[in-house]
Amino acid sequence: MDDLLVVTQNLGKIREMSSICAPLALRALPISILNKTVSWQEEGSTFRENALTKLNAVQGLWAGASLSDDSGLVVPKLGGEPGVYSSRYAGEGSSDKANFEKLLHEMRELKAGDRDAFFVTCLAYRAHLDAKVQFFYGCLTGRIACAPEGQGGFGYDPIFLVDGYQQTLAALPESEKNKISHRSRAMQKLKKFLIKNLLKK
Ligand code: ITT
Repeated sequence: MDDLLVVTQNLGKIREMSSICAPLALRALPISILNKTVSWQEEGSTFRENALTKLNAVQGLWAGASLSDDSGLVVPKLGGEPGVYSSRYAGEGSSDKANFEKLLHEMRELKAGDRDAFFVTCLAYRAHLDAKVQFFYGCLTGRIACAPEGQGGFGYDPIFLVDGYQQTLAALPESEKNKISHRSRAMQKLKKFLIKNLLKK
């Protein structure tokens, strides 16, 4: 198994990454193994910029492979909100519940046909200190429910109804979410890249 430092403060992401990584022969390591305070400011206007900012936060602290994830929920009828502001939609430091309740409130007048939404993940991956950063995207389409449902997952999962399912992401077993999620789709692209590069060696 190869070690992969996953640059995130979000325990939900780390949990998902660990189980997505295992079948890819990667061991996801949390940043706590660095025994240093790692922080960053997410000031970018795109998922890609923010993913790169996070990855750069561990430069000089870790020589091996590292991965960051910037993700969020996009609602086209709200002009793309919450987008890159997903984690702080209800204000800096806001809870997942406060964020999704704000979104439900903003969408209270929108009818079923106007409630489309999608999750996006942008992964930034660096194989080692001098390697070029590679980006991988994943997307999951669905719509926003009118009320929360389910106890699993994190973030906006309780209000996100996945296309082709009658349940929210929070009501699906975590193993099912990890098969179809934006994060898992982006990770499959990373896997293809890793295999291609192994074959070149
Ligand atoms: P790090 O920056 O430390 O990785 P974060 O939670 O701040 O953690 P982001 O800046 O990428 O991460 O914001 C992502 C937000 O988007 C996250 O807090 C959730 O609100 C939402 N989100 C992303 N992926 C999600 C998922 O799979 N399910 C539900 N909500 C998700």
